[in-house]
Amino acid sequence: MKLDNQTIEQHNRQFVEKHQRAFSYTAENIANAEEILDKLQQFNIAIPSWALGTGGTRFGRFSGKGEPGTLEQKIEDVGLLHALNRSSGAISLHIPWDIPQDAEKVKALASSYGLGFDAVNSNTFQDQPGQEHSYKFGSLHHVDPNVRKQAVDHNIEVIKHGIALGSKALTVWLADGSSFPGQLNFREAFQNTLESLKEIYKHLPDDWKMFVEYKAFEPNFYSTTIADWGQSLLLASKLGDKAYTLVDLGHHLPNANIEQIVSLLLMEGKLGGFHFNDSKYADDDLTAGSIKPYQLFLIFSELVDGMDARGIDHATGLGWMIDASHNLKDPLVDLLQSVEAIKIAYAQALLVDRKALKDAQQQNDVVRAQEILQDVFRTDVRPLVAEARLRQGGALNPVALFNELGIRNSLIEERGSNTVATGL
Ligand code: PSV
Ligand code: MN
Ligand code: MN
Repeated sequence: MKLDNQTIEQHNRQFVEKHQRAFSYTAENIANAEEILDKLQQFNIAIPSWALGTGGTRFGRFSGKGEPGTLEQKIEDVGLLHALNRSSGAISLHIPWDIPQDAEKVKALASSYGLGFDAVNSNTFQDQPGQEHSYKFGSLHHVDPNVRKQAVDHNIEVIKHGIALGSKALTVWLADGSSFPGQLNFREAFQNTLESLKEIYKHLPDDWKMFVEYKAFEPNFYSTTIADWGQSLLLASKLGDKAYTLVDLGHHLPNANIEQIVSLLLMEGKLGGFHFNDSKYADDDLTAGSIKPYQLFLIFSELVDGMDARGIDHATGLGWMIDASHNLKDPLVDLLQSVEAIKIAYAQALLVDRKALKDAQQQNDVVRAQEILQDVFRTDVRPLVAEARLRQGGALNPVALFNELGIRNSLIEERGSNTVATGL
């Protein structure tokens, strides 16, 4: 299923008058509205292939209908999202769930939807059929060199798939850790991980990045071998210039000050990318901005400040990706909501008067500093985000159009109701 421009234009006609009133009102009070619109139009957030189907919990999985069963169908789904919001122009693949049989064909299909390939992800947290060694006790950190080698080889294979598709980054997330005190020698586990990553790093093309993702706990519950940003940064620093830390918003201990982490990683030139989601308790993988929108804004505020300080291009300098799971909502609708929330936070961050904030900080004017940020956070920037989308040919109200067109029903008709997408 492919959306054409006419369908989108027709939908926009219903909303355009109301939108224009809201947009003029908002833009009137913003001196650099055009500049912000420009940045919003350039900003894209990649969609993970594993988020296109219904996720599960360890208690059950209630499969959705019309889920994409093949890589081609996953690309089709992201193509639909991108047509609706013009901000989901890339897909992130997970190997071996998404092995492309014919890379050239897959590339051509993606580009027919205007999509590129974001970071490729390796999977050494599950055993695959026919695999020689088990990852039950870890992969890159394993006590057995044969297991480590198998996991390293898999990552090299993933890089090769990524090269064929035009990806420019490898994301390594490890489930490696321990669930009981004494189970692991921390230093040896870390050293093994470093040595394994060094082997993988040797196979990274020059224009590639390696993203080292951290996670505080789960599936292991006593220690995780790459547990926090310090451990990830240590590895990335030892590996070299092409290695970076990847921040997944759900991977911190409760109440961690993620905006501060982001700020310092950027300062060190070691922030590689993001996995957006939201959470109340742990790695809940909920819709971005659904629980802590102020935190999302504060993170973006640090990102914009830090990227500008280092002259990093907002759209291309870091890897932007969603990493969410959808148990209750239609995955495609949920992803549209996440992208919207991310763009709202980004737009608000672009509105912060950096000079005024700096002055307030220099004068220890706590109230003023707080007011500057809160004032922006309480500004309704949705008309700005919608205007950016409209100018790019996207839908003024992507979720409404998704429902209006009965997209899910068409996908069910096309793919059937008994579908289970590969993924987490
Ligand atoms: C598991 O926590 C996880 O959600 C990580 O965030 C990875 O990025 C993702 O799975 C895909 O491997
Ligand atoms: Mn993640
Ligand atoms: Mn996660």
